[in-house]
Amino acid sequence: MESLKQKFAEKAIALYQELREINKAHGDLKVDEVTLGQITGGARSIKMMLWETSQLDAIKGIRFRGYSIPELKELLPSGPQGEPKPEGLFWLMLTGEIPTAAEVDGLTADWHARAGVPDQVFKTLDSLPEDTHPMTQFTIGIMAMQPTSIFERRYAEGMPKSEYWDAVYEDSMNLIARLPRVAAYIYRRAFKGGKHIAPDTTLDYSANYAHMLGSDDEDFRSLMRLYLTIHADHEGGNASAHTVNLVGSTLSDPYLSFAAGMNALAGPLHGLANQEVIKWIFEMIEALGTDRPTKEQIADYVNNTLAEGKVIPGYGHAVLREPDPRFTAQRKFAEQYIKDSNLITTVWNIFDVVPPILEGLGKVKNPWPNVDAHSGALLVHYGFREYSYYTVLFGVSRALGVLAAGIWSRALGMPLERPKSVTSDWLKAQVNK
Ligand code: AMX
Repeated sequence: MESLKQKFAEKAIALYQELREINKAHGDLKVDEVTLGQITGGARSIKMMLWETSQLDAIKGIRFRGYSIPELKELLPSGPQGEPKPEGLFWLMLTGEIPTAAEVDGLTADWHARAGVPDQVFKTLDSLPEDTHPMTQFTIGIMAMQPTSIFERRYAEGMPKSEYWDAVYEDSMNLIARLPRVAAYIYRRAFKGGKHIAPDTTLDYSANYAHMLGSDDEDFRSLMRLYLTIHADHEGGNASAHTVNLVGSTLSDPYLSFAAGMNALAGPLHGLANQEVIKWIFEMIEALGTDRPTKEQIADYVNNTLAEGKVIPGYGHAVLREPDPRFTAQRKFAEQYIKDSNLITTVWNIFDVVPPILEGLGKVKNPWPNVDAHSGALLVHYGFREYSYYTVLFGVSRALGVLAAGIWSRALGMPLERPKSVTSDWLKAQVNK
């Protein structure tokens, strides 16, 4: 059986050649224009980055190598209850091909073999105050693994540019393999009195992570397979992915670039929204004094939140203009696996109530739920109520997409990223021309 690395190398060499020729013949072809409003508006929609692993459509949502989430659920090798294994998605993102079950099992075994975490990492985490936010612990844990970077060592030894991708591949595979252990360590340290659970190498990536967190429930394993698959990648322009790409383009190794991206994911407008959603719902339940608020009560609470000048977490998106298919996939999971949960019913009632209210504000471009509107309620259902941890779960998943994309970037010889900035004087001069 051809290894993932061999398969990737064949695809990457072919695409590298093809892109060189396209660039030579059509490098001056205009593919976009930039408006003043985009410069002052967060660079929305400006096409400026190559990202092989996935592409986002405003209406249809995310496509991983052309496949939608329902298609992935159908096609990727799955766990016993039919949820796709994220190992398969990683294979797909690197090769463009749906792997066989044997190939996915081989990747699971490879990651188990690479999963040893240096003791120093645990010592570093243990030196932090226990109430340090889990995302801060996560980036520190990733940074504590950096001294093991193969890319850094080989670069210092004079590795030629043609080998960069190989070293980045090795670092990325090691990092992905180790992340669940580090992430579970943070959870057990922060919330379970430091009673850690050893990995079980008979399990797949998701089930083993669930196991180390403290659950061997078959339904929760399935949720983790789905969760780690759907959060993996959302094209290159989102804040965490773009950060990893930017930092990686300086030839900082995957530990450095991934940690940088996780600091972006930790912001409340991005990945931290998954914590903010459930916090907001818990506060609403507390304020209203009921576990199952009516739609009218929810509408009042939403209006109060807006009146206080805050956003409704889990709603809106910089690119999407329809309900996020990642929200829909989680809703379908809940419909299949969970019967009559007040919290999940509340999430669905919020979905009925919020969009018309946001639309009524007349400024929100997308009133629909994003991925974060649903995930917390599922986690609470399976006993994981410690919402300050939720973004770490997101981060473990996001590693798959951004690190796969990083391997592609080095294989395609992508240069240092360096877009242009301008001053307000320059902008005014354009207006007054
Ligand atoms: N609640 C209240 N107001 C909102 C809103 C929401 N959920 N979403 C957008 N708006 C407001 C904006 O704050 C902005 O107001 P302003 O002009 O007074 O500053 C206005 O509507 C226009 O914003 P936009 O163009 O529709 O959105 P954007 O591209 O600037 O921002 C996002 C996108 C996600 C940051 C925004 O929708 C938001 O803050 N949502 C809540 C936080 C959230 O769920 N983030 C997670 C996103 C998914 C992810 O990365 N994990």
